[in-house]
Amino acid sequence: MKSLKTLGQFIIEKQADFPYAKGELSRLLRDIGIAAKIVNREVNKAGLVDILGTVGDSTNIFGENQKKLDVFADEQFISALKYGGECCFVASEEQDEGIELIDSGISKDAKYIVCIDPLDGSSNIEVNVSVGTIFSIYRRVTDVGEALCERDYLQDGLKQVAAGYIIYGSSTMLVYTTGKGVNGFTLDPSIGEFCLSHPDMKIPAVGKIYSINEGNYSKFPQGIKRYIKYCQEEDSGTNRPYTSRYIGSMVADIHRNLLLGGVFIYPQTASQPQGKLRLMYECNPIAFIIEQAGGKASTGTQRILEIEPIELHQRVPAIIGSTEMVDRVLDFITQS
Ligand code: P6P
Repeated sequence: MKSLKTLGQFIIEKQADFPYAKGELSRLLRDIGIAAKIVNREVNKAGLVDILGTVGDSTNIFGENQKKLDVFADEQFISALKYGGECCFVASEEQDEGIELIDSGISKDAKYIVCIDPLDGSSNIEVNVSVGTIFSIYRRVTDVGEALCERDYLQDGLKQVAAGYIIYGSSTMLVYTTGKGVNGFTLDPSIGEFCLSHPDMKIPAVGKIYSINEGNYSKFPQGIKRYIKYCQEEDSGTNRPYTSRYIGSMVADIHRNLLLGGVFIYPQTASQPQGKLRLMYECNPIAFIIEQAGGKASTGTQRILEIEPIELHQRVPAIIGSTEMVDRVLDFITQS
């Protein structure tokens, strides 16, 4: 037991890194961890329902109202943030507009803003592929008591105070950073706790994996097309051909590349000139984590974390992963 360190214990221990912290961020992170455990339970059950239940019934085999899982996840995280009392505003992939939580009374003095994708890749659930939650945390800019405004919830990624993801996979992990490195926690179902399993995570400077939906090849910019061909060339000196691995669930692709090294690319295409992935609750938090782990995150023309947001659901191109591999992609983009 002595080696076991739970997420809660770790958060409190690391709170000392922030001398002025009064525990609000710690409580906020713990609130997110609790909601993640509830979502994890339902995500795991979903497979069971698909096998035993008839999908589409108004109630599932457990006699509960069966909601679409991403709606369920959204409700769980918003509820945890609302009643946790540390979050004054939440922007969710599932909500057209951001939600002010100050009205709830509990959060009237709350200092934090959360941007979240409650269940990213949820279309993969029915085929039992890993999905994830991605979250990003900012401090509000306006003072408590003032009206919230765009300055509070459209901040550039460098202003994040914390970011993380939960991957609901063969095991469920929570990976997060507060700007002092990246740590990973694996859920131990026997005790219902996230336990430190991957301390001080670092992404290898170079790897052999490239992750991109090659089905869109014909729509890619020339530089990306040339990089894909580069990955496929024989060259033992640079460990090529690389391996193509693409799950279609950002958290799963990013998590694998964080552990093994690799580059994840979702570029702009003719039909999606800004790319597909959202800045505030997909690319910024993932970029913060990967940079904290020693990697790089670019749109192809600028550092993702430096983008000045203009709206909550804006999309940006993404080239994220091992520094040397991201730089190689940028070389091809520049040369094209
Ligand atoms: P495509 C999931 O829908 C998602 O938002 C990300 O998790 C994933 O990386 C991407 O879209 C996959 O998109 O177009 O390759 O299916």
